[in-house]
Amino acid sequence: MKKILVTGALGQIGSEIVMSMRKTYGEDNVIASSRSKGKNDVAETGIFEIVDVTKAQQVADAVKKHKIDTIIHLAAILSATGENNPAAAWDVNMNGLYNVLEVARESQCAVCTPSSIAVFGPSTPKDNTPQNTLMRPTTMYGVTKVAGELLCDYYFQKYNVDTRGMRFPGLISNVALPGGGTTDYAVHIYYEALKNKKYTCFLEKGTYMDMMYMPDALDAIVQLMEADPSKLVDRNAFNITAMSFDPEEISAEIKKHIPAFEMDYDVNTNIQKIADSWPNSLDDTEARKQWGWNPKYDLAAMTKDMLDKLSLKLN
Ligand code: NAD
Ligand code: AKB
Repeated sequence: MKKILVTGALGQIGSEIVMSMRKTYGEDNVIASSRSKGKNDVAETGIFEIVDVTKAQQVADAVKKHKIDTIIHLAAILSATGENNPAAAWDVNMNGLYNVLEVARESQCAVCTPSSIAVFGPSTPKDNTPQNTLMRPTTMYGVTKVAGELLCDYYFQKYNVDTRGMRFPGLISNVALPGGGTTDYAVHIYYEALKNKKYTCFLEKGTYMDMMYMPDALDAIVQLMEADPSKLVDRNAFNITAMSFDPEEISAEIKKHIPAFEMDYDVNTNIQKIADSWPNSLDDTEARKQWGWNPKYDLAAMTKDMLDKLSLKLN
């Protein structure tokens, strides 16, 4: 990776990966982009372009202008937002990806597109979910993510575009808020614990999902994109995980640091239905074998770091 374009760069992942990659690859070698320019360090401290991924010409112009060799494609509509507006989820997630892949084919760029645990559905085995298994998702987000994995495979097989991607679980972070997903409760809970010592959870107790702390997610993107291609049997559909917990377990971990913290429940049945259709825990053996995936943070280490960082931010 020498000249990198990040789409959807003002979101939860983009807000952190752009700053981190600028340190590694050089300030002028990481171009942030989104469909509009928001107030954000990413847009204000380095090169920024307006790129709406549903507009192929805007993607092509940015790639040409900056002689891009790698696209980190993060522009997307996530699960909960996608269920409220399935047409927008289809448009951004499918047409946006198609535009990025076409430009990558023409300009010979590598492409990283994160997939998600949302590719799985109610008929998928729920525990230690294998990488290759039944995938019949019941959300529009999940449908676009499965189709996206296949489309990326297709561009590699047919056109030799260097496409790579991992199935992220819920990501927990303290820089940008999450963008409308089913796993967002596991971020909000830390903010509310510090602000109000109280959180009302929109998922039921016993709802287990895979999760990961953002520093591990950033490492995953760089590690996979820098991996030796000859070792990659799979390319666009790597299961990766760092931990699996339910609301009770994250709440108990927070209570160790904030004894007065209390959580109650007001379940959102629409979001609960999505969570119930996803695995309890993934098997990420192939990522470990093929490119050395090895997360650093478990629930205890993440909770300590989240509370330390957020205390500084919120004070
Ligand atoms: P996010 O919602 O925080 O950010 C996505 C960004 O894309 C937003 O800033 C949004 O404004 C932008 N965007 C939307 N439509 C656009 C368009 N037409 N053109 C350009 N930009 C547009 O999402 P994220 O959490 O940063 O996720 C990035 C990628 O990682 C997505 O593909 C997502 O599916 C995947 N992922 C994320 C998680 C997670 O927990 N955050 C988990 C699994 C997979
Ligand atoms: C969401 O909940 O939609 C995302 C994801 C797991 O893809 N966090």
